[in-house]
Amino acid sequence: MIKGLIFDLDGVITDTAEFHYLAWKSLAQKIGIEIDREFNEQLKGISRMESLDLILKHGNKEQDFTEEEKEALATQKNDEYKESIKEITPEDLLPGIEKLLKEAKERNLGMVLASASKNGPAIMDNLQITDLFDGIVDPASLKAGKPDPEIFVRGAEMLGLDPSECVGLEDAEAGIEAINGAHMFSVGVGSKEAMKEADYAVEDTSQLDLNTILEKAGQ
Ligand code: B16
Ligand code: MG
Repeated sequence: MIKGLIFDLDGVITDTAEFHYLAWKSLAQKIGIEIDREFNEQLKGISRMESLDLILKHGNKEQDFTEEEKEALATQKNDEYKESIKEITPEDLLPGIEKLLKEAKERNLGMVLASASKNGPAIMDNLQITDLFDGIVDPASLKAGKPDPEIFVRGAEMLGLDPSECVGLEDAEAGIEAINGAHMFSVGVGSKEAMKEADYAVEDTSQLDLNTILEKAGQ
């Protein structure tokens, strides 16, 4: 029986990808690298430092910076990103998400955030949904990021549940791989092609319906 939902943030609850993109683009420009929206697709769901490494590789500059300099670049990007997420309000919840979260709460399902973002708690506060959740997995405490299953396994542990009693919701291929690896029922948001490994997928969040999800997950 499903007793918990484990949520990704960016692309499922709200769309912060554009803010990440603009902050990375401005940082990349400062060091002479051009990135576009197509390239940005690769950065979804992966950590800040992994994103920086991909950008440096894209500009053939992976050997040009020391670890310390890379840390400073990532901090510069994050400072700009933090300025833009200050503008987030409950209006920025993706379509259908407020209804889904409230229905899940009414049914006493446990809810945990499993996001790669260290800014997750601030974004949840701005969206005014922190109180609906039982916990947030701290991405800084993980040995490995998505596609490793660890973040979803830890989410289930926070709820005191077995992964088989939880549903994971994701928009990134690496995230679906992580949920499947945790032996949890995976719900994907995105194109059929990108979400082909998900146990159940919808094209966008407005199609997420709690009854259907629970039915598909075998309740
Ligand atoms: P931060 P998710 C991910 O969020 C983003 O999709 C990804 O683009 C970002 O690099 C990562 O969070 C880390 O974010 O720099 O704020 O720690 O999809 O896992 O909710
Ligand atoms: Mg995501």
